[in-house]
Amino acid sequence: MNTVSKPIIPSPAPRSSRPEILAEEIIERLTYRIGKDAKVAKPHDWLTATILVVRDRIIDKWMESTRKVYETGAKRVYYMSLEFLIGRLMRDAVSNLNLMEEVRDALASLGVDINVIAGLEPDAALGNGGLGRLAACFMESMATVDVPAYGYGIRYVHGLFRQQMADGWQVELPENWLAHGNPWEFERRESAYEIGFGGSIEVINSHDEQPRYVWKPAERVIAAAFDTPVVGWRGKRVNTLRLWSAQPIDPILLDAFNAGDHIGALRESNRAESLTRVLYPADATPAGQELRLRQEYFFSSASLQDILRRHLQQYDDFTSLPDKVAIQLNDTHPAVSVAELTRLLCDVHGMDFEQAWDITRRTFSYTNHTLLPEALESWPVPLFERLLPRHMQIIYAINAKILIEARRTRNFSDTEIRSISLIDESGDRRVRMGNLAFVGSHSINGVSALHTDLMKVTVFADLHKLYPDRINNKTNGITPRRWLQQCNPGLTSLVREAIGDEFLDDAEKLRALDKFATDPSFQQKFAAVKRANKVALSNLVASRMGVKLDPSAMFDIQIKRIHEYKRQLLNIVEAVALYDQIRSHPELDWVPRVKLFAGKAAPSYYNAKLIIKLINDVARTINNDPSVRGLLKVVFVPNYNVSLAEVMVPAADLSEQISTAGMEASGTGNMKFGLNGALTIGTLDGANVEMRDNVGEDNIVIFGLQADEVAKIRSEGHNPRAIIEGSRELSQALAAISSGVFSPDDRNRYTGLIDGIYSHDWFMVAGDFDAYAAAQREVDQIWTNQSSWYEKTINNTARMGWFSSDRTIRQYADEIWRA
Ligand code: B1N
Repeated sequence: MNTVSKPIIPSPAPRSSRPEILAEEIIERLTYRIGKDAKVAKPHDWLTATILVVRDRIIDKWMESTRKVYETGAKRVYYMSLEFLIGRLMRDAVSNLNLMEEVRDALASLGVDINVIAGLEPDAALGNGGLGRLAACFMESMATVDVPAYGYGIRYVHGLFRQQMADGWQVELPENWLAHGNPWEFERRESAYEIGFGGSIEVINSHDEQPRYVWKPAERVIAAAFDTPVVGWRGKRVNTLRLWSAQPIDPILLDAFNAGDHIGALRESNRAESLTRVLYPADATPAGQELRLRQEYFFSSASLQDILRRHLQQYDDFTSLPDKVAIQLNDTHPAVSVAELTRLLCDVHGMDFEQAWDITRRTFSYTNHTLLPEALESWPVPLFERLLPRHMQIIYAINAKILIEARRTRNFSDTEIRSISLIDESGDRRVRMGNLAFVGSHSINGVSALHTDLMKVTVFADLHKLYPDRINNKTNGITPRRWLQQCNPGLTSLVREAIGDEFLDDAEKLRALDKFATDPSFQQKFAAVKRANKVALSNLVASRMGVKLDPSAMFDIQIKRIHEYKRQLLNIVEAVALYDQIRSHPELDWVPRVKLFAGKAAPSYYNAKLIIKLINDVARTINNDPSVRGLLKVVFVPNYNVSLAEVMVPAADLSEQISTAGMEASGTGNMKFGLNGALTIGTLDGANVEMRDNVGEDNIVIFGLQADEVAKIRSEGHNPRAIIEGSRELSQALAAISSGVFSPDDRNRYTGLIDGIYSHDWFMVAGDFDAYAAAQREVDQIWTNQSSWYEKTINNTARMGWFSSDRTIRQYADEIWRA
């Protein structure tokens, strides 16, 4: 007998993290991986070399985490999202590995400042706003609370556009985060899948009881995997973010090339690669072009093929899929997965439809992030049918099943049937992705208590009636590592001195700070940290924009996507009214304020872009008016992104969370500010409601119409003109804007925008103005008593721990994934 025994391959010895060793390795990477002599290395080379060294410390843990799941047979969670707004990774990784001092010292010994190179890392913006950032916070928390998880998304070559200002208008420039390569990612050539589009369906054994359907796509591309490790707090677990890149099957058509058609030879290749070239810059705004549906299907199919391959390899059959796999759909962007999984199980793996459908439903769960009707995805049936003919058949089959059940066993009326149907028949026929995700999932969750309640009585009222146990709430959260420890080291040290280290592992332990809220010496230290953060922001604003800010003024900040429902317009109109007041009453004790704004507008969203221009026009006028005596400044900081948020959030005194009630599903910026010791001025919308419950109503300034009142006013008829005429401040401010006081170069620039407030005021800018202005004066009052101000803001830091995404993820794991 000739037995070949497998050699035992030893694992490499764990890496030492002493600064001398780190420094040696950095030089080694610089020399042999980057090919640079330390004497001529550029800051970017140092950054790459450092990342490569840090990455090695992650890899050991990464392999260990993967191995453990195979050994224990633990359930895997897959978070499918078209967006991951991860930002910079180096500081996050180093800090979570607890290596900050070592890496800093190693670099210092080489004459390199860690802060300088950290600032060169591109801000990975593979997302638009809150939804994408939530996915990134969840990835970090899943690693932290030890959930074996994969994130699946798209490796866009160009993330969210860079925003530049040209004469106060937003201009979009391409973003190029991969320009210097990406040392964090690993290309997995072995994990590549074919993805089809179009074509026809062949029926095999059409006379059988169970005919087989084989989709013959007309077009095919390859999905190639790129993996990025995601390190949890204290390096406990390392999970994988797997992003797909589209590649052609034939990189070049040689026949065409040889025949002299050099461009045509690359046509297919270009077409394939264009699929994953850019992120759609739409946030809660419609993005409905064919390329978007292609992106959605491309990444859904690649991810599901990958999941099924991994499952089959370990468990041999698919009946155990729902016990070993939980797939969370981040909004409806991956909802076509419901049809794709059913298709793969039936057509590729030979399962019958009923069983495939049962497994599908038990495997998926769906998170809804918006109720805005214009943001609810639907696709024209002809487009869907042309691109995904087999999926269209499956959707009709699912629809028939559901509608028959509703009609026969539940006696649903015609109206109810119309509303639960997967096909919207009201205009041109469209596939409703929300309904598809709903019926294909065993759990459907909203992202705040209010939002979840509203889901049950608005978009999903009838589906909720059919499946009353499926809708549940999972209030959003944020990772306290990035949004406290890393972005606010000053506050983190202060808190540690006061209450010890426990809060680092359990954010709810911040509660122990409560008793320091009224302690004058703690208040002073808290104020000093805030001031230092404001100085840092002032320096950034001075160097980027040449505007000088006074750090002793109140920093009043609204940063988020520009959207009418978020009401940056309400904020700037109030600033105009305040400007009038300051000039008419110079004798009063005005609280000095700096109003800071930042955020991007969807390129096709005209009013949002106009609001940016208005803020800049108002800023120019106020900031140059000597009669304001520096009591009010307005600044729009360009190119808002994760890195800018990390500087602005810790520097805020006042956080603006002023959406029209019922319209912001949750918000997560609200949580970041509260945690970093800002006072919130806000409506009872989204997670603001739960923030009030947690911090107590004395520690937050709530104003304005509530969601049910907004709904009532809208249905019974709103008379904004009467409201405006009844408010002197408001009518003067609107008249000034509308008549061109801030736009002397184009006096009619804002006439249409302001007319919208007069004629319908859909977003209740007029409806809420007086309440908002009064709330702002209440904020001024609190500010004049600094001890009371810091008592409230310390209470905010102390009581925001519940909004840690660790809590959110534990709830998903316990109540939805059962992982
Ligand atoms: O998701 C966040 C919430 O905190 C916000 O309130 C909510 O507005 C945001 C289409 C969206 N909802 N819908 C989107 C993003 C991109 C896109 O193409 C819709 N984003 C939200 C996290 O729950």
